[in-house]
Amino acid sequence: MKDQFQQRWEALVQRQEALLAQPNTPNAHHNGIVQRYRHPVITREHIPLNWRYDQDPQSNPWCLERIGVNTTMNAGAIKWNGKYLMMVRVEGADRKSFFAIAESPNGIDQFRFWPRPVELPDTDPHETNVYDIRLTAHEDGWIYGVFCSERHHPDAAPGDLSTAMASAGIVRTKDFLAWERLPNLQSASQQRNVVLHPEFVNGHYAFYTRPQDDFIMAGRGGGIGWALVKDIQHPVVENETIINKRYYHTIKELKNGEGPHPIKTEKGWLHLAHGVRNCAAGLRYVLYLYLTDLHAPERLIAEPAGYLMAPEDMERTGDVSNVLFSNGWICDEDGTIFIYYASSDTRMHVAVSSVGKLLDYCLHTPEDGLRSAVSVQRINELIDRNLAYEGLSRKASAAPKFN
Ligand code: M1P
Repeated sequence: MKDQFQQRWEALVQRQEALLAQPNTPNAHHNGIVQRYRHPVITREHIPLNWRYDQDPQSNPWCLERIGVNTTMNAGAIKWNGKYLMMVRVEGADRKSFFAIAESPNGIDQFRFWPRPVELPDTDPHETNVYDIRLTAHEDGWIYGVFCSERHHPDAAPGDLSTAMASAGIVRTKDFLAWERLPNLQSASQQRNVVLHPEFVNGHYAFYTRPQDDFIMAGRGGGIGWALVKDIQHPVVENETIINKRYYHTIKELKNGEGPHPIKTEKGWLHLAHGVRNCAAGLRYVLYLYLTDLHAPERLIAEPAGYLMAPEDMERTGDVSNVLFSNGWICDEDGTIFIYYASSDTRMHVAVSSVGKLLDYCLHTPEDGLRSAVSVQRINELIDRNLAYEGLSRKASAAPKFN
């Protein structure tokens, strides 16, 4: 007869293997723009058992979990050697986040973690927490990871153990195994959601930034910023301009932030970002798109009103409810786009679209008129066009046909 440890261990392994092998299927209903998939692609149940359990029945006779994982979320993403990689933010039961790479052969299911979590060079004893990495294969030949590096605020009053400070940490690699740590991006304000543009701009490295008054509030930081940096080994933000602003009574009224680095298309750079507003239930995070000029990535050329994706169904609840957040997407050679997004700071999902569809959405969805009256006007314009089209097509079908 099997002992207690053996029975429990076998059940755990069986359950996890069933989860990892579970095929993902597209949801039946969608709006034509993005196709969500039924199952989350990464959850804490995907974390390898040998990261959590002591497998020795002598030291762990009851087969208890030793190191708990709270959530798996906000993953950077990249296609690497033909595989779809997510560099996942894993948050332990101890509230510390770290990165771990999961790989899939097709981008929609069968994600499995590499054998060990990522060990970033540990260069600063004050750095307490790291999260939300954005991956950029830069034209200089390196793959960069830009992430939030968080610490207890050095000026926090005695006894204040909550005030934190965020800055942008930078690492680079060529193989996702050996990582070189560069100095943090120097900036006058705190920074989160900093992203490296994949190409040089006027011979400089270009960063999307998110200046913020303090750890939580963007405040006077008016939106998503843009800064050119001469030397990536000594990265300093000297001039920062706001390229995607926040507006009153919009989905990004309170704050916004660049998602992954933008995708280059023939019509411009396609950007995915998150917008935040406040409501009685707390902060609500949604995803939106905007398009910038191909030759001047800092110049906005189109931005559809409202959100592309907002929390739905099971996505609405979790560790921090009512949140969709994305810092990873992959564009395949055929134009298919895999959007990896986290729901409620808890789990990762995939939604699939294409360059063609997202450009069409960006270029043909009315921009935000910022007032109810304009929203009604936009709907009436669409109805008028549709009625005219129906009339025309009725006439066309009523016309006598020859031959
Ligand atoms: O909890 C929602 C998100 O809150 C922060 O987002 P922002 O940088 O826009 O304030 C981040 O902590 C992010 O990780 C988190 O998902």
